[in-house]
Amino acid sequence: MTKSFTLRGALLGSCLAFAASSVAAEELRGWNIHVEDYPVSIAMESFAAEVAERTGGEVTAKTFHNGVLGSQPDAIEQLRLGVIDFGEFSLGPFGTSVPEANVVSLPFIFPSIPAMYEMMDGDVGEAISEGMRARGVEPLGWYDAGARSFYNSVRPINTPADVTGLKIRVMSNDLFVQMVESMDGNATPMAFAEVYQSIQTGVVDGAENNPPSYESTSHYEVASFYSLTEHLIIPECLCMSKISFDALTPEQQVIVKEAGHASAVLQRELWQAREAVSMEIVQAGGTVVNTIADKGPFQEAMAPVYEGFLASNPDLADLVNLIRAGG
Ligand code: BDP
Repeated sequence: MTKSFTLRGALLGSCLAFAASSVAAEELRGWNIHVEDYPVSIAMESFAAEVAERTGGEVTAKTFHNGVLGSQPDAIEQLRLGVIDFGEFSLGPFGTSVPEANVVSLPFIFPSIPAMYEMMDGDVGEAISEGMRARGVEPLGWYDAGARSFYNSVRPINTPADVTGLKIRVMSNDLFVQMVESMDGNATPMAFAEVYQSIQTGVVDGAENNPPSYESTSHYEVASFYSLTEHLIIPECLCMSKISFDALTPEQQVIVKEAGHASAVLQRELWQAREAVSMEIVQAGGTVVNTIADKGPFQEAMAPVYEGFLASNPDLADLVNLIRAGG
């Protein structure tokens, strides 16, 4: 009696130990929209390698590239629910669920990319992180996504009036719809994966993105006017589901955070190099690039976007002002 009880206890104990170790050794699933040689993708692989090495294999992470785990808005919801454990997201689509994150989607809010880095690594980044945590997301590192510019198959854009009547694909967020409409263009929110075909078949005339995305998606093949409006500098986030993060031990959490930070340092370096390469590739492929002599009229055209945003988010005025004052 005593013996079988002990045996059962031992068996139960080893089952529990097995269950615990299999939970601890479970592989984290990561979402990524980009192709495998993209700076984001390389940095995510480096994050996974560092986490596996420093936890002695207790925490491993697998990144699913090319958006195979679904569109970005869906993936953000799945991240918040803990269905996806980590991922690399633009704060553009994040703004619809985290109001603080939406501030960086205001056109021309950051004066430059170095200023964006500095602010995201300081109080502005911390305010956005708090908003994300409150909605189930733990930021691990801020990645660079350069500046987004308009491209289309019809004409170069030099003034806001050149946008009039153009059908432009935007990321899923009302702010981007208002941005295009404030120049009398027609905005169409659409998944990233659908843009190439939509331009090719004339569903839209163009879109807007940074040079590496314009190049890696081959959008330049179907929209050969790339106009350097640089209207959006939207940082990106390597982040983890708070549910998955909270399931880690405190030591593992420290490792994950440090690895996230290190991957962001790497990504920012890779980004600079890729931007230059992408510009060469698209121009060799026939893209006509034009700079904008005066961005003032574009900035002025964005006044209604700011007014609408501040009217619906009065509590975010301080954060907007903090960024405009340089952080
Ligand atoms: C790229 C971002 C990616 C977005 C994409 C888009 O890195 O997260 O999904 O733009 O326009 O620059 O949808």
